[in-house]
Amino acid sequence: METSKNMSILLVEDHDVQRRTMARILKGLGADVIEVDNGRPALEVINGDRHVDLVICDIDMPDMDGLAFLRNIGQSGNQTSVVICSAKDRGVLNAAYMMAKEYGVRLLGLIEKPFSRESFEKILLDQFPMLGDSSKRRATGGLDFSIDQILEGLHENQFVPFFQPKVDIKTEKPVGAEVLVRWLHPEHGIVGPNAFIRKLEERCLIEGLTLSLLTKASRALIQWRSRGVDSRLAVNISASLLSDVTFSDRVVELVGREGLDCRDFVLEITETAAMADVAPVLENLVRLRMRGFGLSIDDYGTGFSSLQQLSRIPFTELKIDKSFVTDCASSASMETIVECSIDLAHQLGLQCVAEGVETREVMDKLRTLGCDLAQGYLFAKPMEQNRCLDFLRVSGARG
Ligand code: G
Ligand code: G
Ligand code: MN
Repeated sequence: METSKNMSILLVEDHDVQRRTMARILKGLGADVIEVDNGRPALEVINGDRHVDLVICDIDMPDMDGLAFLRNIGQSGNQTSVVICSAKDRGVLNAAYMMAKEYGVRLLGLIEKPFSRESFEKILLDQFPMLGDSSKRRATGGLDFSIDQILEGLHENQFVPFFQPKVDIKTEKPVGAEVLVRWLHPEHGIVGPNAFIRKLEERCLIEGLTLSLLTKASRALIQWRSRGVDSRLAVNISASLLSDVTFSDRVVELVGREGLDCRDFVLEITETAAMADVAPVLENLVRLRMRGFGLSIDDYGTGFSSLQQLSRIPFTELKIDKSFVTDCASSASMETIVECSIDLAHQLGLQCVAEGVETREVMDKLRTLGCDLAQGYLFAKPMEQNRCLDFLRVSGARG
């Protein structure tokens, strides 16, 4: 955020009194405010010459409502940050938030009415600069790599595993770590998976990266063990890799070659598209399971991670997507979804992992609900090999 000039905020609110009150608060915080009373003039401002740093937008407005306005900015690829502010009930607000996210709107958060000076301060003084360099944005950072650049990076061995601990919810001790790939780019620094995974998957080129990470992660585990720290590693496997029936053999062979046991690993299966041909996928997964790999259904509850998958694949772990976990201590519907997912996992004999645990409140809620493992910024962000070793050592990984 620039400090030399005022932040410019577009306020989209049809209720005159509320809009004036908000404008006064925002100006008091040092922002320039442009006021409009529905989506149509707001779009004109957004598409005009004036620079806008942030949009604060009501949902229910006459003429063009907030939903249509958000759709318009999302579809046009406009990346101005948006905060939704509304008096609607939490369910409607959450649904509007999800909808806007799906349209590609860059969302900073929700403000529920009645609002206070504090609710805005939180966004402006804390959330805005923080999200300005959040790991997700740093991940892609607006970078758009060509497939050739990505392959060149692979060739130059620039991809490394980062590790994020998973902790036992009862003891709060780490029991494993998820391997999350990072590109150590010579010019752009640390680049996250959003900038390259999808592109590799689409061209069926993800196997090289996955096997190279698995090798590097195996060597990290061996190094940790030589320092007296044990862990189990979770590796992400794109479902697209499983269409080739020989994939499982290569994975088993690799792990053996590195001198490790398949039981040292959990494979987190992530699906980005419906599987066309299920038989080879099942063959691979049953073989991997027979060899001793744990199998986790990743991002459960989103996309194609469905009940159908649970019914036919021999999973050992269910990972509840962070979009449900984040709000499970403050939203009744999210809590219900998390609770039912935990019960479902347990009744199917699976371990349950909650990802995206950022607060004590969420952790306490998960403990009450009987969840087994937690992963999230509350404990640690994804970190490089040696820092993760320090973390595991200090917090007493179970050996
Ligand atoms: O921290 P984060 O930005 O690391 O990861 C973003 C997404 O990228 C996660 O949902 C994760 O599943 C995916 N991801 C991270 N590493 C890998 C990988 O090695 N292979 C695949 N297929 N996906 C990965
Ligand atoms: O593969 P999967 O979707 O499970 O990968 C986990 C993703 O979630 C990674 O992008 C990781 O960086 C991210 N992540 C891990 N912990 C947290 C957290 O506490 N909050 C948020 N917002 N993201 C997290
Ligand atoms: Mn994962």
